[in-house]
Amino acid sequence: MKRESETNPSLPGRRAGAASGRGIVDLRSDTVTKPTAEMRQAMACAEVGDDVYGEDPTVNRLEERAAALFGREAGLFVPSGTMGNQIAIKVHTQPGQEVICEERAHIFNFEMASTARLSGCLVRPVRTDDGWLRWELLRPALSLRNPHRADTGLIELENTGNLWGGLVHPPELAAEICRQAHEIGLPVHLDGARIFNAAAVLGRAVAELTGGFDSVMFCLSKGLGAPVGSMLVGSRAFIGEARRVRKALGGGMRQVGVLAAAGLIALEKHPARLGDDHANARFLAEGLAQLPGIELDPAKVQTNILIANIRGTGMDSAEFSRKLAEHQVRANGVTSDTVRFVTHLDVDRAGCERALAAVAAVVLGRA
Ligand code: TLP
Repeated sequence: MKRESETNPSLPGRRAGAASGRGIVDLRSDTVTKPTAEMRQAMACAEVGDDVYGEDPTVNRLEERAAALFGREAGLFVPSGTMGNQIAIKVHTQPGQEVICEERAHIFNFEMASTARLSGCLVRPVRTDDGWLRWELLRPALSLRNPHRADTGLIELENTGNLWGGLVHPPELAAEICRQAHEIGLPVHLDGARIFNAAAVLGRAVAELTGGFDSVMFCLSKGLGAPVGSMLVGSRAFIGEARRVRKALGGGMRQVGVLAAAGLIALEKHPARLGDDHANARFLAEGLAQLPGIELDPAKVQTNILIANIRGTGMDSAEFSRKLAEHQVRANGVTSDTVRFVTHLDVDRAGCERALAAVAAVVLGRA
């Protein structure tokens, strides 16, 4: 009989990731990765303490390391990217204000209206043609001391842009937005769930790309491959308040060094391998673009996310995903016409080849 470590790639005794030879190729998201053997080892041995008292040495190390990497005074470990963004919004705003973001932003589309629920603020989305929010586009949406309108309390940017297919936001546009916003006393928060992917493409340090923002959230549990967790970084005062809001939301996590240990490995080791995910996504895009009924421009695939229009196949995205799943390949619809594929630590080139063969079988009617 096989030992479990021989069949489960994430257990010690087996190489991490790349479970592509057989089994399911899961391209639904980079959130699906399993902890590597090295992470599990570190988790098992992690030194822990009660983090609500600030006594978990592994969490403290992770928070200090994150702050240092982003050139900030302090960091905070949070359970999810959503909680990180929503804590930041709560700290920066007052009830009755508006938060401005791009129309496809995660905070607007996928955070369960939490900005309204938790901060009592309205999200005001701004439409762009290309996913690149610019100061000129933002400025008309701002409201400051208008007798008929709620005040703007915060501007929020996302990099990379998830629903824009992992689009990198140019650093000079972000820097200009931060500079102009600060001149009129407005804070700017970055949803940098995948900021390390942007940094890998641009060949620049995350501190350099995010220096102008008042606060940054980034995820350990996406491209970096940790099982759970995100980080907030900012000034000591911001993080002090964020820690209180996290507790108020029920996010005080006690002996959570077991998770921070995996996060530290994600942070130290995995930014360097994100180029592999980007190359795999481009490979997938080039193959998909040649299939009948599938539309996408491979040249626009910059990072680990691609969104293909499948309208020409005669299927909607629900049917497309269902048929793909019959071939052991998973990808989710974004709209009824579009499907998202995301590469990550647990999918290698062979997995992408299998995914392409499966899509070919589905669109050529060999399902
Ligand atoms: N994104 C998830 C889904 O919620 C769509 C995914 O599969 O991509 N910001 C951005 C830009 C994100 O893409 C996500 C997650 C979050 C924040 C929230 O992170 P979690 O899932 O940890 O709350």
